[in-house]
Amino acid sequence: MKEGRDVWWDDVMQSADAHCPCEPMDSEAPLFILYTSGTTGKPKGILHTTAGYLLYAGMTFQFVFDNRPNDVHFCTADIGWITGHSYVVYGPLSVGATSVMFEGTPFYPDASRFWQIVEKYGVTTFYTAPTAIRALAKAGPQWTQKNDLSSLRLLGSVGEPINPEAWMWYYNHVGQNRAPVVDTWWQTETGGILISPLPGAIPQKPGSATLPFFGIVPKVLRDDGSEASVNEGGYLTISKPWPGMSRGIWGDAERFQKTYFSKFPGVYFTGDGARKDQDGYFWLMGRVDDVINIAGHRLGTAEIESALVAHPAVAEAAVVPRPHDIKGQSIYAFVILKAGHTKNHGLKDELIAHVAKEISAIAKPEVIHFADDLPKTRSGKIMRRILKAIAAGEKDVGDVTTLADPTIVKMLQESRED
Ligand code: 7RM
Repeated sequence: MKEGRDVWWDDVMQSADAHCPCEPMDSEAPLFILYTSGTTGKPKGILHTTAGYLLYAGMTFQFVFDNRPNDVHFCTADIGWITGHSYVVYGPLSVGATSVMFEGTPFYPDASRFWQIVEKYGVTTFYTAPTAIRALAKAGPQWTQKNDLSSLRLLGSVGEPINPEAWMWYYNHVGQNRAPVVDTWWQTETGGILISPLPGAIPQKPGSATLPFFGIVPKVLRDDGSEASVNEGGYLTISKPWPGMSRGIWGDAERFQKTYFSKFPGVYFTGDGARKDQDGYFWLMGRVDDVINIAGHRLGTAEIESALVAHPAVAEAAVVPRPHDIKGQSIYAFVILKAGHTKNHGLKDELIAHVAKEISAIAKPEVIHFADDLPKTRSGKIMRRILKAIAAGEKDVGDVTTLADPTIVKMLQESRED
């Protein structure tokens, strides 16, 4: 308690007015700074401003979740993640919607926790991450059958590519084949959703975030800045500004310019790889820094992981490159099995053959490491930088402070395969 700086709550409340008027702000006044999870390098303080961010969060919420007067929206994100900022707090509240806030894990007291909340509050629109969907799928569909989920009319996914298996599980068991799934692609830097279906209006394709939101102009570019052709993977960029875009990296204007606006001058570079199909639908392929290069063939982590998870024994997978004398890089795959499957050599061979069949022989993992868990941030993102260090046999895997559970690292180092 420091005189002049600190005051007692009870004292100030004595004289406080019951009415608190809104403070008018300049439209470009800073609203908040959110540090990105720092999966690579030093964290960046992403700055958002008052009017543009608020407008964009509110508007995308309204249209992507098709918000109606009696809706009850439940976004399971931690509010410390941009998803919680935009779709638990600012978006829903700015349009007067009802928003359920939850702090805890989907597995306590048991794996029906989300569905208990859905039943209790009559949740109509539900928004979560593929990592949670896969973990819930691993626990089994019986956990979705204990509660009344008939209020649900729309499901959303965010945070990473949702593989078609997880998409179907979500659609069948949570949405009961009735609720559309909106796979929403966006970033801390974008403030709100940029690529997503509009429910009921855009035909769905499991695994694709589909089409851009109003006013958003995404393009898939080649290294030389030319536009990639149909189904050719490239760099995802946005070529026109939008209201919710970040106004800078706090205290480092130069880094902002360098990170997002220098690879392709004049356009925003997302750092993600993507391809656009014959219908103009976008398929996200993971971060471009994570692309694996095998004898000159560039493979996205998302496609290999999706192929592994398509195998009936696999609950979750993460692939990273490992230095290889001849090919430059080879694939090291961390695989979590579903309950009832045993870790053995036969299954390893089967998984390797499965990837070869689904993608090509080039994409075959050299190593399959059966793991019990993966290093993830609190928002559920796999920290491939750490997995890469583990795969390479490094003792020091770097900064682990943003991990939800740092003990996983040692466990994986001890069970490493050579
Ligand atoms: C909202 C959020 C951003 C990164 C982004 C992508 C990945 C997010 C999707 C996705 C494929 C999606 N903000 N990402 N959503 N990839 N499909 N629907 O996650 O700043 O924390 O992360 O997340 O790589 O660049 S974030």
